[in-house]
Amino acid sequence: MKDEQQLLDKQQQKAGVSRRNFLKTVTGTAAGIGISQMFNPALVKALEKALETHPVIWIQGQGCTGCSVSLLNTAEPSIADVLLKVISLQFHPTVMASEGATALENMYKIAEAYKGKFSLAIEGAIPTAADGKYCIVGELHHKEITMVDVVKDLGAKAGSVLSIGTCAAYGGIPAAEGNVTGATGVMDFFKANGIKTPTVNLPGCPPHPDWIVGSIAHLLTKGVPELDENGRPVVFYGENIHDNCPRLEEYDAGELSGKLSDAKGCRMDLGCKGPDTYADCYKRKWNSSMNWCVDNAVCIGCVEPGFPDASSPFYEPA
Ligand code: FSX
Ligand code: SF4
Ligand code: SF4
Repeated sequence: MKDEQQLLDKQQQKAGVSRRNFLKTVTGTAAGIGISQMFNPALVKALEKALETHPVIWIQGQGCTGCSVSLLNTAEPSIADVLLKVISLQFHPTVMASEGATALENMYKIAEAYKGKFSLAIEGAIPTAADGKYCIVGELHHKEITMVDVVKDLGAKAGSVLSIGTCAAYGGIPAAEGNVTGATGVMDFFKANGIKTPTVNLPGCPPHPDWIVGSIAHLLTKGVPELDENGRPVVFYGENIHDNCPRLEEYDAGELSGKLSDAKGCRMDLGCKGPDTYADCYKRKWNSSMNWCVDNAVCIGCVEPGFPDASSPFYEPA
């Protein structure tokens, strides 16, 4: 059976399609969980094809740009490879050289030319109060263009939408208690405005670069990935942090950390929200797989719809 599988893999590789490698890449079930395998020939081919027909337009509303910074920190593949081989990024307020009306006009042109095909990445929440005036994204023909205008227009024209970060997915920090701007997440905004474009939520404050790159690659080559009840790809957000935490044994034994600098012990008394949080940080880790929140602090449940109010106050037991 093993020999047969190896033969099949060899044949598939020869044909330029290794289904196994492809699945490993997009489902992240490989032990290393890296997405560097993204550059196997089959996937590169599929992505190259998608690059020509599925540009990505990235817009920013009420956020801190941390989501973009997180994407720029992608180590494997490098951001250069991501921008050249994975995403045909046609508009991004922070990284593009173009600016002002020229940039906006180009954005609208691309949206029109690739109607129903392009992916719209939305970073940050959408402020709906005061007619959207809390977030002006540009000016065209002496008219201010609000985030509300762009999301309504491009959201309806896009083939798919990615809500990048907790702010875009669920409202996040801008929608926390005291929200005076009417900040709202993309799915709620779409519901209120009758927009039915398929939408993938990639929460995290910020989201892991692999979650962003992996989901875009999946979207471009295989369509919308399997989503959980909160609209998140199951492959990245399907597991409970607490159930998989390296400190679970200490939790079970009742050994609790008394302070953040304790190298051992469960962090529950220090406010860890791992039991209510679903993401693969415990195995994927952050900063090029160097560490993750529970190593140095606690999980504050940044990927959950109620964040940050549901996790507040931070560093205090639930
Ligand atoms: Fe929100 Fe993005 Fe948190 Fe920041 O812009 S998800 S505030 S890390 O970066 O939108
Ligand atoms: Fe659970 Fe947090 Fe304790 Fe880990 S540190 S076992 S996630 S409560
Ligand atoms: Fe967010 Fe928790 Fe993952 Fe840290 S460990 S990134 S707080 S979900």
